[in-house]
Amino acid sequence: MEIVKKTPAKLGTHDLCPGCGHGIVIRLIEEVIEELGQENNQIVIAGVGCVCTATPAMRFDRFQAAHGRAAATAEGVKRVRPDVLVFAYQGDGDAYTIGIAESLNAAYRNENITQFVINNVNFGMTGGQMSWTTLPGQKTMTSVSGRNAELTGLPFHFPEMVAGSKGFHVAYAARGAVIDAKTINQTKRMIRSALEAQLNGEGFSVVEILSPCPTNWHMSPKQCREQITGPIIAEYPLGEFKTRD
Ligand SMILES: Cc1ncc(C[n+]2csc(CCOP(=O)(O)OP(=O)(O)O)c2C)c(N)n1
Ligand code: SF4
Repeated sequence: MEIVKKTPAKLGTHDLCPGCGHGIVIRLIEEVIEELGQENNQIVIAGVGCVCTATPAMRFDRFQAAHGRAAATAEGVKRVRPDVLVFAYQGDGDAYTIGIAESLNAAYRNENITQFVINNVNFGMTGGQMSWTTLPGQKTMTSVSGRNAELTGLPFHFPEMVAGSKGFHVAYAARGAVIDAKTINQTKRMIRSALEAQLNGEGFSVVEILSPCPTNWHMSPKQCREQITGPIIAEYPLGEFKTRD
């Protein structure tokens, strides 16, 4: 078998697919960090997933965590450098399906870090396998006839869970999307609130962002937008579930 070696993206470029939402989210985080005057005082803890193909384009200091472990890694960095703005950037597969223990522990202890979770309802980088957020009936590489919720569980709602469950006292939890000007602006405000919460020492903040994955959904960017505004938002409503006190 021929092994094809892919050349890594050059500094300042990325390998994201056309129409992918990751690039918009990264841009929003960069804008907010600049507006908060923190561009020389931040570090991203990158999860494993398509974010890795975008890291050469990121204007952040960065640390690559092991798969699913970004929240725990962010806690460690924040504890030794409490003066630095520390945020985990992960996909839903990384933060939930694989890394839920770390994500829940960070939220449960109200660690003073921020978590951004790009929810594209599948494992994007590895070819579109089912994740905890995959919709019932959704066809993926590992649910070829559609997700069977009885067998594999129902869609998972992390921001609602940490905002509303007894025993959790997080600072901020919200869900946004990046599908049009309105949702992009709303998501930017959420990103700002989350990072401001950390700067004020208020504790754990999380923003989950619904994001298109045209390649693995086998849809055009326009169809992806309709998929998010329709069935995905019906399952995952946008909004703030825990606002800052
Ligand atoms: C321990 C381990 N298990 C599995 C993998 C393979 N793997 C790499 S990226 C990835 C999917 C990541 O999906 P997600 O976190 O949803 O991010 P996306 O690519 O969709 O942005 C998987 C399963 C790995 N690198 N390490
Ligand atoms: S596979 Fe999906 S999430 Fe990954 S870069 Fe392509 S469109 Fe984006």
